Order: sequence, then C-alpha cells, then structure tokens
Amino acid sequence: RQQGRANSTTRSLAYERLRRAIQKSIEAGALEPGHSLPSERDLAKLLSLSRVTVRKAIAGLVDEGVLTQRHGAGTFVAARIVKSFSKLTSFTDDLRARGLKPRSVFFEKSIGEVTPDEAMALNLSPGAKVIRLHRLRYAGDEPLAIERTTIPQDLVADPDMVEDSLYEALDKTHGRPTRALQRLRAIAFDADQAKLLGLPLGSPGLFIERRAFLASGRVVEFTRSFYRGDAYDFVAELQSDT
Ligand code: 16G
Repeated sequence: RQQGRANSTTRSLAYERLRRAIQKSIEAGALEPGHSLPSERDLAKLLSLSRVTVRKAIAGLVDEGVLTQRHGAGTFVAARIVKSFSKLTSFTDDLRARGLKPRSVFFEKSIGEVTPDEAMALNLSPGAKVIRLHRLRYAGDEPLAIERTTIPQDLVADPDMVEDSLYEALDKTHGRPTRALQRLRAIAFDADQAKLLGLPLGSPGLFIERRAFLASGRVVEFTRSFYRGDAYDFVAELQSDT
C-alpha cells in the first residue's frame, strides 16, 4: 500500500508538470491556436509518461477551455475569438480580422412564407415571402457556430446571392445594416447541435438573437446564432450613468 501511495503522488505531480508545460508552450506561442496536439499515446511515448498522466493533464486543460477536443479529430489548442458586444460586425468580418478563414456549410437556403414569429421580428405582413438560411460556420476546419437567418425576400431577391457571407450579399443590394438589437443568453447545446459542432453533449453555448436594421429603418435580418461557449469572449466598454 505504501508503494501504491508513493506512485500515485509521483503521477499527480507529473500530470501537474505536463499541464503547466503545455500551458507555457501556448503562452510562449510555440503551440499556436487551432493547432493539433499529438495523440495521447504519442505524447506518452515522447515524454516517457504514462497514458493516465497525459490523459489527466489534457482533460484538465480541456475543462479550463485551453484545449478543445473534437470527436475523431483529436485535441487542439483552443482559439478564443474576442468579439465586441457593441459593434455591428459580421461573422466573416470577425474571422478575417484575426487572420482566420471563414467558411459556411448550408443546410438550408430557401424561399418560403413568413411564420408568425418571423413576421413579428421582421415587421412583415402575414403571407410575405422570406429567405431562410441555416448554416454551420467554420474557421478553416473548425466549426464555431450554427446560424438560422430570415431575410425579407424583397431585400435579397435570390437566396443564391448569399455565397458565403450574408453581409457581403447585402453590400451588393441594399447595403449592410447600420443598427441592430441583440440579446444574448447562455444555453447548453442539444444533441444535434453538439454533434454538428463536434462537442460533448451539454457543452455550453451562447444563444444570440439579432434584429438588424437598414439606414431606412427596415428590419433586414432576424438571426438566431448559437456560438460555441468555449470559443468566444464577448467584450464591451461600459460607461457609468454619472
Ligand atoms: C454574425 C451575426 C449574425 C449575422 C452574421 C453575418 C452575431 C452574434 N451574429 O454571426 O447576426 O447574420 O454575422 O455574417 O454576431 P456573414 O456576413 O459572415 O454571413
């Protein structure tokens, strides 16, 4: 028993050391955001550590949001995106500003009749036609968000005008929105969302609802975004009332 206790103490120290070493490499820029780590087995071999030690160190960093794991793809250095909560930007703008490559996979790009909810959000009459987009949004190969957008059809006549970015399509038609109202709420991803984003069931997410207005005052988009909680920081400058 004595022997067992000694071993487990040594192991817990080794795991702490490895955890700190990985953290330091990230801070020093030797391990860059988005880069993958060697497999558990390779790391154990490389560092002459047990797989239990490696697994524990990695699990701790995943819990802290320093590393992320995607099923079947491995472990990555988490790339947190810092986004202003008071600037009206697009997903594409946010990623390009950080040197990342925005990409979308569309599940839906269609024209249909407005639902009561959408009509209220977009100030449309019942029966009006809308364009619907349902997209999984990536930075390179990493999925970051799921978005469902509804736009009045008369503003972007053809859904195929949205190749990847909605705001770039608006640049070519009525211009981008100049104002927006936005609500943010914490959620846990459901099974379908977690699967799309390659995250464990119940992972935290940020639900963000946006109604954006053109300079004319018309509502141009009603979007429900589901951003990965482990990938985004929202920041804002605050001012006191006095
Ligand atoms: C952002 C917006 C979303 C907008 C999209 C347009 C948030 C929370 N949501 O994701 O409302 O529709 O950008 O981006 O910021 P796009 O021009 O790349 O399609």
